[in-house]
Amino acid sequence: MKKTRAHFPRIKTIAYEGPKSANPLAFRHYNPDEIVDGKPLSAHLRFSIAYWHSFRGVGSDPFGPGTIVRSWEKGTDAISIAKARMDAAFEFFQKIRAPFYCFHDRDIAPEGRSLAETNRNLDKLVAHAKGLQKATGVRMLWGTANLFSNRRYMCGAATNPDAHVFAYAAAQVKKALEVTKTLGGENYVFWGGREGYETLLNTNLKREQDHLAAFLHMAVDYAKSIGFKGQFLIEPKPKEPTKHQYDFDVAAGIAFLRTYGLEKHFKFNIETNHATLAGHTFQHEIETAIAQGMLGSIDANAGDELLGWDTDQFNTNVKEITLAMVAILRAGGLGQGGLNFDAKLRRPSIDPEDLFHAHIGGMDTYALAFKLARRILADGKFSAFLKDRYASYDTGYGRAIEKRRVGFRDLNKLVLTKLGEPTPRSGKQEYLENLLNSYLHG
Ligand code: XUL
Ligand code: CO
Repeated sequence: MKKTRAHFPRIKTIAYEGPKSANPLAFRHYNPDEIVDGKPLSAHLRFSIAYWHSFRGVGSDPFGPGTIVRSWEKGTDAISIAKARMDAAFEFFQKIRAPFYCFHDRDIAPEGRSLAETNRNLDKLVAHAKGLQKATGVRMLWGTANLFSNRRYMCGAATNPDAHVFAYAAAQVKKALEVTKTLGGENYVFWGGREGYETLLNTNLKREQDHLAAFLHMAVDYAKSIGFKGQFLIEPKPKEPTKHQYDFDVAAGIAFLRTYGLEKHFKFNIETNHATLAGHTFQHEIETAIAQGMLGSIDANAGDELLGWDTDQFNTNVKEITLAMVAILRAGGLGQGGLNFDAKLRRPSIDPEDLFHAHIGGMDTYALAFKLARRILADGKFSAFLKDRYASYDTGYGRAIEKRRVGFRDLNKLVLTKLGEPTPRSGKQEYLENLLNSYLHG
C-alpha cells in the first residue's frame, strides 16, 4: 500500500485484552484470532464497517447540519478528498480489525454532471479500493446502489411513476453490480430506499410492485450475464423514508419474492432497528427468514426503545444479541453473510476515538453473545424443552398430521372414540426466562 499519513495517529491496532481489561481501547470479548471449531472468531462473525455512517456521516439531523469534522476532509478536488477518505477508512478497518466493509456506490465517489462522468468518478475510486483491499486484506461484504438521495429518486427508483427514472436506476444498478464483482463483493443488497408511498391519491400500488419485481428480475438476469456470483439480499424496513415501504418485513418480503418468482435468487439482510420499527423483535425476523432458508446477512445496530424512528445505534444489548445468536448458530451460521455495523455515532460524539469506542462496543457485544449462545446450545436445555413441547407430533397421529396423511374425518373419529379432552401443559415462560438469565448473569 502507498504509505499514507496516519489518519488516526493516536490509536494503535485494537488488541484483545480479555474481560478483566480496563483499557477502553481494547477488546474484552472479541479475540479475532481465537480458534473456534477450527476457524478464527473473525471468520465466524465476519464483522463489516458501513462506509456511509462511519466515513460519510457527519452527525446532521433535521434540526442542524453536521457536527463531525474529520481531518482528511479537506481540499477542493472531490476525487482527491474521496481518495484520502478511503485511505482513512482502510486505516480504520485495519486498526479495528474488521475483515469486511460495505458501501453504496455514491458513498465512495462523487456524482458528476452526467451518468457517464459519475461512472468515471466511480471507476477511479474502485481502482483505489482495489489497491487498498489488496494491501490490507480487507474484503467487501456487499455492495449496493444509493437510489434514494438524489432528487431524481424523490418518488422512488424502480417504483417511480416515471419510466425514465426506472431506466436511470437500472443503469445505476448495472454499474453497481459490475463494481461489486470487480471488488469481489460477496453479496449485493437491495434496501427499499424510497420504494413505497405516502398517499394512494397519487399511487398505483399494483403497478409499482410489478415494476419493482421487473427491476429485480433484470438485476438477476444481468448478474448472471456478467458472471456475478454474489448472493442477492433484500433488506426489509417498514417505514422511513416513505410511510409505507413495500418491503415491510421479512414475511412481506417472502410473499413478494414468491409472488413474482424471485425466491430462488434472494435471501434477507436483516437489520435490528428495522425489525423493531416493524413491531417485531430482531430474533423474530431472523427466525422467519431461517424458516424459509433465507437468512443471508445482518445489519447490526439497535433502535431506541422510546423513539419510533431509525436511530441506527451501536448495539450493546447482550440479551437481545444472545437470542439472535442462538437462532443464527442453530441455523448453521451466516454463511457468506456477515455482521455489518449499519450504525452511526450520536451527533455529539465528534472525536475520531468515538468511532473506535462505538465499534469496540458492538464487536464485544456480538462476540460475548456468540460465546453465550454456544454455551446455551451446547447445554441443550432450551432445545430439550422445545423438543419435548412438540413431541406429540413425533409419532402416531401427530406425525400423520405433519405428513398430511390424515384429515378432519380421521381426527374427528380419533377424538370421539379414543383421545377425548386434551390435558393442557404449562408453557413455562417464567422458568425459561430465568434459565436465560442464568446464562447472561451467572
Ligand atoms: C437504511 C439502511 C441502508 C441499507 C443500505 O435504513 O439500512 O443503509 O442498509 O442501503
Ligand atoms: Co441497513
